[in-house]
Amino acid sequence: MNGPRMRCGTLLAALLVAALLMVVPLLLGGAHAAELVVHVGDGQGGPLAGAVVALEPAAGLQPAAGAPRAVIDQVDRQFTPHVSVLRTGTAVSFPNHDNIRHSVYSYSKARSFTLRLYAGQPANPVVFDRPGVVALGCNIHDSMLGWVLVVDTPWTARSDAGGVARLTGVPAGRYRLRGWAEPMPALTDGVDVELAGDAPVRRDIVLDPARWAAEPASPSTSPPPSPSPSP
Ligand SMILES: [Cu+2]
Repeated sequence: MNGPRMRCGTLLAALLVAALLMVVPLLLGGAHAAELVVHVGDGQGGPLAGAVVALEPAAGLQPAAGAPRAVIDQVDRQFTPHVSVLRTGTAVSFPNHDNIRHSVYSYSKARSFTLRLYAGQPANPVVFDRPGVVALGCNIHDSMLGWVLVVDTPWTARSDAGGVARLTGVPAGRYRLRGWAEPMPALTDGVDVELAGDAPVRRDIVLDPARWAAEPASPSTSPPPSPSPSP
């Protein structure tokens, strides 16, 4: 009695397995991970180390899942890390591990805030809810300077001593490649990049941060002097 039904079930299972065997490679192929190798130049013909490159999907991205959190420490009167690259919406706590008090602030457009003079852990984290470049300072110690890059992508990298930044495991697709180096007040507008998988794609960009040295985004920058009254 059960014979034909079992054979039928076995046949169905075999067909299912065969279908899966055909479909799975297609799925994997569609999600092929690509590699982008970015060579960052300094505008003087040399490589630029410590630059940040960010690869934003052309179609945009959903906000990061969950509530991303990060820590920017203060140790030996320095922000640690000196440069943080975070997803939009990240809540950052600013613990102070020095035995002196700090007052962390920013006047940057993407996020302006002040944490009044404190020791230890401030009560609330600061949420960076808009993409952009945020320069951090301390009201007490002028030499303290830190940077927060708020970006709409998980694909970011820093350039090494040779100016090379590698972005690996990126799904094939169209992207905008943007760059930043201290003390630029914003990321570059960027260039279009198409990744199809297989061989790594190389792109060269030039950042020339020296151009920005004259007008730093430092929060300690005083407003320009008001024009002198006409005689
Ligand atoms: Cu301080």
